[in-house]
Amino acid sequence: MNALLEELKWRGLIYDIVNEEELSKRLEKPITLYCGFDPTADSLHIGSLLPIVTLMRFKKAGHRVIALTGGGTGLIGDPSGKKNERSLNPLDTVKEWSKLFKKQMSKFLKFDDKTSFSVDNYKWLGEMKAIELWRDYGRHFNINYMLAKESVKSRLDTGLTYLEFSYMILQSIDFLKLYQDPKYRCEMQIGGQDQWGNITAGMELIRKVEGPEAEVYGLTVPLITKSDGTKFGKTESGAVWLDEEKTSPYEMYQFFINTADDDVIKLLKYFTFLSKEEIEDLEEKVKTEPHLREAQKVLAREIVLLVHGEKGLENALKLTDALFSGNIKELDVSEIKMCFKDVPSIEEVDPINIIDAVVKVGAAQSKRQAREFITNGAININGDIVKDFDYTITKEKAIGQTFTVIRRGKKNYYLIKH
Ligand code: 629
Repeated sequence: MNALLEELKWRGLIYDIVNEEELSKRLEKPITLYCGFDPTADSLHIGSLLPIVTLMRFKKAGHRVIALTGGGTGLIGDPSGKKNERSLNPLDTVKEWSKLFKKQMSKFLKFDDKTSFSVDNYKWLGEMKAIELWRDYGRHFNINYMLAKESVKSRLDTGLTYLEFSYMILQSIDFLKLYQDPKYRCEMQIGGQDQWGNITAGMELIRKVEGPEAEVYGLTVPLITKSDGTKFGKTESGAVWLDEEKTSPYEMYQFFINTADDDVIKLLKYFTFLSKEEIEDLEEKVKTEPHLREAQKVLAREIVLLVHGEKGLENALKLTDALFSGNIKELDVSEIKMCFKDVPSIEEVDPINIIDAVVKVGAAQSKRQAREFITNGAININGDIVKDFDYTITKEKAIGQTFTVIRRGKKNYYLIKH
């Protein structure tokens, strides 16, 4: 079997594949493949990273990759994998988001217009005439065929508009256009598990237009699942975004550090470029010394490095270390804000006594309990243990005159904003 295909298999990255044997032969020579991303938000998220990293693997193996931003399809909304109709975003917003997507993806794929390309389907879909859509393309789509697709079938009862129903035709046109364009000669499309229907519809269209001998390929990567059944990619504060303004390197690091032992090897295979030997070594460590969480540390480090670079990783490690050791004095206001985004917090304008503050912020249930904690040395204010019942928390003493960090015990943090 082709070495790349073999590796993808070992990594568990192949959920569905068309014509594996043919593809294996075809991959012995450079092929052009693409994956599409609809700008439905102002940033890509961790779910988009798997197909991106997969494109990177193809690129590394000597193939040519295209990342398509759906400036056109993003105006319609793909029903695949969605239970409900999506809200329609204004044209200007989608255009703006398309730009942001392209910028984010260029970090990973370094578009050089030789081995790596960025395209936007608004270029051809945006100017397409309705009559052309129906006469040139619509005529190749059999309604029975469309109804049999999971993305359509699963929505017939709950409701599917004509707009969403027609989405697969648009994505199919993209594949055809990229196949026909001599600049690309794109023969393959990849995507997540939910994209299978759209990918195969595109292959079908190419064969109808170009003739049955046209060889095209499709591959989907699995939807990332967690061993505990909860949804992958969500934290208390929402999705894990690739934009550092929306999810800081520190938060992303924390997200992956908290991966369960049962999931960590799978994620290392999916997202990192570590070798089989390195990953098997970590797999052994999960079994023999799980408490060291070596595999989680490597996973978090590799992904933060990939997404945020050296600087981001450095910052994430610094904050993680500060929080672990309780050494928060080295942190500045913006770092405090980042670290304690999700901890219980209150706002205080006036000076407040330590006992009152400990109760108000939720670190103790009563004043009596607060006094107990303080006496035992369990209460730490801005990095120092405070045992004085009369201690007053003020804006002046706050970090950057903005935040007072209260810690109870080893790792319960609370925040006062002044
Ligand atoms: C035009 C648009 C194309 C090819 C693809 C597309 C986008 C596709 C889609 N993809 C999801 C998205 O954009 O909706 N119709 O949010 C998302 N994708 C990455 C993976 C996915 C998929 O960007 O394929 O499975 C998530 O992991 O849901 O010509």
